[in-house]
Amino acid sequence: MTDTTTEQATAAASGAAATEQFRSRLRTDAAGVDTKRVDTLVTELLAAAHDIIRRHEVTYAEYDALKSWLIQVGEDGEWPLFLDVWLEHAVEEVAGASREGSKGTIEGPYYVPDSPVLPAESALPMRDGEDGTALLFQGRVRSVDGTPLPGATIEMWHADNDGLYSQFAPGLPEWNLRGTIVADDRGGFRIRTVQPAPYQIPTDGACGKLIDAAGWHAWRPAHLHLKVSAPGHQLITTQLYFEGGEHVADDIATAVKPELILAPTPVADGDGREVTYDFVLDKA
Ligand code: MBD
Ligand code: FE
Repeated sequence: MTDTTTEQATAAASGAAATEQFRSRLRTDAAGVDTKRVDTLVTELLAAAHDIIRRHEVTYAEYDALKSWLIQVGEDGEWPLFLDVWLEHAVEEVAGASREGSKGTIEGPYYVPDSPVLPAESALPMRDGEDGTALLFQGRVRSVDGTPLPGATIEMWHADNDGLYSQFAPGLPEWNLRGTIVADDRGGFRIRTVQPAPYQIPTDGACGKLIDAAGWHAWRPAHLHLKVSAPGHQLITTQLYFEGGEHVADDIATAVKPELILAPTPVADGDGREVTYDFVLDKA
């Protein structure tokens, strides 16, 4: 991470922002989850934990380490980060299993709804001289039957060249590298942005402590986040990665799929790189 003259990004600050963001847009009321499902799922989850404790003869020292770590996850506001890095991929796999169109993957903790609405050919909001290789991301949105989807929207958000997300790290303009692009009358879009850097999850909080204690690494490959939707079609939440990029093969969040890897090429008569990617949406 480069140095900055502004406030440092901290686990507790980004955790608090992610917790707040999540609370403001729960997909469901937890009280509405069926009693039988809660009974089954929690009973099986606990039974799996009991089994692990017995098989590995977990000690009181280890139990206390777990207990104090769980308390710290809450204090640091890192439940969204922990859950989205280590559990969400399995939930997404189940949710996306019967979809025919483009692959989805996890949303992660840093989505913010209602980003600035932009025409089909646009640059994402960014600072003057925003750091990083220019990237032209273009394509079409169509239905599984091949029909173009005019007026589809492509919400895009990603980290900057330092791996920081606006609204979760200090010192960035509010909507930096976030926008909602409205496709043209043929479902087309041409979005100018900069290529994001690999993302290191905060190392100074509870999740960082776990990664250290387990001898893991803390990295996600560079990625673009997207939510693509159109009337009468299912919204897809996805991410796109870059061929040959660091950690494409060992994403800590287990969210890379082969279909989601882009191979941008140098722009023929200009700066930066360009890539075409089409989105295919299932009918609602
Ligand atoms: C991210 O940027 C991200 O996409 C996920 C899934 C987890 C942590 C940070
Ligand atoms: Fe991300």
